[in-house]
Amino acid sequence: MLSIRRFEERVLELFSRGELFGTTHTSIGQEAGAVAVIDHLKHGDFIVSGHRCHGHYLAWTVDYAGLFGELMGRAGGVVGGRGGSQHLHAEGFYTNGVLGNMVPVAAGMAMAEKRRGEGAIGVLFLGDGAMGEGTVYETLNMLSLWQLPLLVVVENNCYAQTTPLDLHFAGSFSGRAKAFGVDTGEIESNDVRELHSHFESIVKKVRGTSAPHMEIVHTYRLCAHSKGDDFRPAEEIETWRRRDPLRIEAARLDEESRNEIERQVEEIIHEAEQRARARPPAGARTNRVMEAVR
Ligand SMILES: Cc1ncc(C[n+]2csc(CCOP(=O)(O)OP(=O)(O)O)c2C)c(N)n1
Ligand SMILES: [Mg+2]
Repeated sequence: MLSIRRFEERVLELFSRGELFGTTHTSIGQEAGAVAVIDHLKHGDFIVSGHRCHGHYLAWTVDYAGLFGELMGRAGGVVGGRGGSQHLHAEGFYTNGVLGNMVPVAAGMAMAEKRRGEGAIGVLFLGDGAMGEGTVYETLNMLSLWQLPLLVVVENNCYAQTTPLDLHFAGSFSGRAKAFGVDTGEIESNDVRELHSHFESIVKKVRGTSAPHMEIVHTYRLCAHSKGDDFRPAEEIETWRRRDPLRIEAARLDEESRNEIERQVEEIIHEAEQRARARPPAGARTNRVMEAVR
C-alpha cells in the first residue's frame, strides 16, 4: 500500500513540475481494496480495470519502473510508452479509460476461462460512476445467465468526478445485482486486514462455483479526481483522512518497522524512476505494440 501511495504522490509531483503531461487519476486513499483483493488472485487469473488503475496494476505486477516509463512516454513503459496512465496491458491485466466499455470484455474473458476449465477467474474493478453505464446491466444479465466466473468489485468512493453519489445514483448497488440474480455483498472499510479476510471467501466462492459475484467496497479517494480538480468539502476529506488505510495499518506497527518500510519503499520508487528515466523516448522502432503488429 505504501509503495502505491509513494508512487502516485511522486507522479502528482512530476505533473506539477511539468515533467509529465496528459492526464492521470491516482488512487490515494483507496489502496487497501486493491491490495486486499489482488492478493487472493493466482497466476492465470485476470484483472480488468479503468481510468483509476495504478493501484490495481502495481498490486498485480509490482512493475513500478514500467508504469513510470509508461507515464513518461518511454520505451520500456508498460505498453511501450503509448498508452499513458489509463491504457495498460500486462499479462493478466487490462485497462481502458472509457467508463464501462471493458465490462462486456471482462465477461467474454471470464467465459473463455470457464471454457478452458482450468479454474481461473477474473476481477473487474468499477467505480460508482461507471454504474451509470447501461452496458453494466446487459453484462450482469449475461454473467448470471451463463454463470461466468467474474468478481465485480465496485469501488464506491462516493463521487463520479465531481458529482456526489446522491446526485447520480438511484436505488442500491446490491439491489441492482440482485435484480439479475447475481450474488452480492457490501463492506465499508479502509482496513486492509479486514478487507483481505473479507475477500478471501468471496474469491474462493467465485473460483469454486464458477459463478459471478458483485461486492461493493465503500471507501473514499483522498486525492483529487485527476490533478487539481477537487471541489469537495474540506471537513469531509478530513473525516476520511482519519480513516486513511495507511494510518490504520501504521498504527499496528512499531516505529522501527514503519521507518524500515518507509526506507525500503523510498528506495524502490527512487530506483524505479531512475530506471524509467534512463530509457529512450517511445518511438516507432522501440514501441513494443508496433513491433508486435509488424
Ligand atoms: C464513457 C465515458 N464517459 C465519461 C468519461 C469521463 N470520466 C472519466 S472518470 C469519470 C468519473 C468516474 O467515476 P467513477 O466510476 O465513480 O470512478 P472514480 O473516478 O470515482 O474512481 C468520468 C465521468 C469517460 N472516461 N468515459
Ligand atoms: Mg467514484
